Amino acid sequence: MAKKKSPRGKTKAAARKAAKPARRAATSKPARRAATSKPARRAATSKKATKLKAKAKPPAALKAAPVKAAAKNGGSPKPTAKPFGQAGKALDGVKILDFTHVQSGPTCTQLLGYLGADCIKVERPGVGDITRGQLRDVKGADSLYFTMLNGNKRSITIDSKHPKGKEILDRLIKQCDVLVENFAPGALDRMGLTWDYIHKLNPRMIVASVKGFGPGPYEDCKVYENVAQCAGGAASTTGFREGPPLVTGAQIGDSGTGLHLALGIVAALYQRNRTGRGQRVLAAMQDGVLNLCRVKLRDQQRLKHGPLGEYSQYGEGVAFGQSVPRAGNDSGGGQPGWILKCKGWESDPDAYIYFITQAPVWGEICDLIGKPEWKTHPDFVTPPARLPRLKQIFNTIEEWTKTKTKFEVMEACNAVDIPVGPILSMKEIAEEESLRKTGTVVEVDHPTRGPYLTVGNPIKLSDSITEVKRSPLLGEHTDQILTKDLGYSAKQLEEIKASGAITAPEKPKAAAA
Ligand code: CAO
Repeated sequence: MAKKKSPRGKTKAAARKAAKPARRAATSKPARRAATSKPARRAATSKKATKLKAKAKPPAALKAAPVKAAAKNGGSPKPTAKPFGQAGKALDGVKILDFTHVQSGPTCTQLLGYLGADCIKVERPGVGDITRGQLRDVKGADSLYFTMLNGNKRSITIDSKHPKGKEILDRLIKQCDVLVENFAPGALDRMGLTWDYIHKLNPRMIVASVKGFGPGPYEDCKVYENVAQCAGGAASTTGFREGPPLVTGAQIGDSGTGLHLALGIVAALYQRNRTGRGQRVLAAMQDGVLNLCRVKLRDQQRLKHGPLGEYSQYGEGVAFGQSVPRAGNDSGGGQPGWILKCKGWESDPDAYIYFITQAPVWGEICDLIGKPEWKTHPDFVTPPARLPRLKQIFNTIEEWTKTKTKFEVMEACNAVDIPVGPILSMKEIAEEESLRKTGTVVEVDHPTRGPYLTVGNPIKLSDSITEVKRSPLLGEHTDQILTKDLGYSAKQLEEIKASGAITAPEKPKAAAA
């Protein structure tokens, strides 16, 4: 049988042979040049590298999904013939050295894991990520705090300050594509893992960090979620005017910054395809929160030009101060909205709906709430005319919503295209079938705690289907990573174990009676 020819005339086998591993990852000419540069060639041909290769699996970075190098399409491979969803994962072949803990960093690496990256979570022997034991609901089992932020990862315990531990980390650094960390400022350097050190060891390594603040007066501060919410402008603009600043339940400081970092990492991986080198990625929590509060900085500047008409305090005749005020449940956008009571509100704390008086459907709103005269009345007919009367308008709409459940309001409004949102409790969300069907809420099994719910990948890719896997037990993959990934022999593994680099220090035994 005749061998199948590739589009460039070569046989498939010949094309495969020609495609050098480093070139596979590259997508453009300069990237190919960088990947086959002197240092890259030296690394690939050195005796040490050959020895390591013989013992261990090839570095994941070099294992990227096969790319049939093609000059056409700007160096992109020929579109695969595989059905969508069966051509691997978006980040297949990307190996992450995951030094994260608590929430912000783990959010980032879990997401990268959902997208197909191989995340190796490094934890302190005997202790692990502090969240394993925080907010524990099942005695002796990893907490939901930990399990819901560390799916799709492998766990290795390493004392990063132990000489042997450092040697293991060096090997990991040489093999991984990205190091992600969210230690307190300076902690990584104190481990000896400075940018210069890492970059010298592996010039392709991307070093990604979450810190509380960027460079400046607060750069050395430790930061938790609510500190970031306050410093990033969220708290001063959340809550009711007459009350104190308020933090929100959405973890915009931690999880929000983790998402920002993940985007930075993916962009750095993309740039590395061209440049062949890694870079540092920093996502400061204050910056991340401010980015999400961008509309409030917008309003701060608008204040110079007069009162903010869509804030209900305008209609109430309350003067504006120097800064953007807390706006309660005002929509914050160009379409006024408010939270309104629904049937059952007296006993159900979540019997409410968010109602938006979108201008294009004003007529439909008037008909629905039994105020058809407002469609033509000069006080209500235009959006600017309505602004000073928002309170009266929402009180009137509420008289109608109070006669219906939040789901009945939603049904009636959706039928005529009025945007509304039921206030869903966490119980309702956990039980919502459509979220289960889309994989946004997933149940996974766990060997010590049993099944638990987690949030799957909120970002859906049609050709990279997320498979949510349970979080690892502490050190579950230590032996596997040391032998299979790093190529240590069984004898060396025993030596490492005896050295104390991967095991918890022995507790002093009670004196014999
Ligand atoms: N082996 C040996 N030592 C280890 C280790 C390992 N595998 N893993 C961590 N450590 C050590 C660190 O080296 C550090 O030691 P030194 O300070 O003595 O050098 C120590 O553990 C503690 O690290 P830390 O200071 O990061 O942890 P913390 O609990 O004191 O602070 C936090 C936690 C979150 C406030 C801090 O890490 C921080 O500000 N991070 C940046 C911002 C951030 O991500 N905040 C979000 C938190 S999520 O809600």
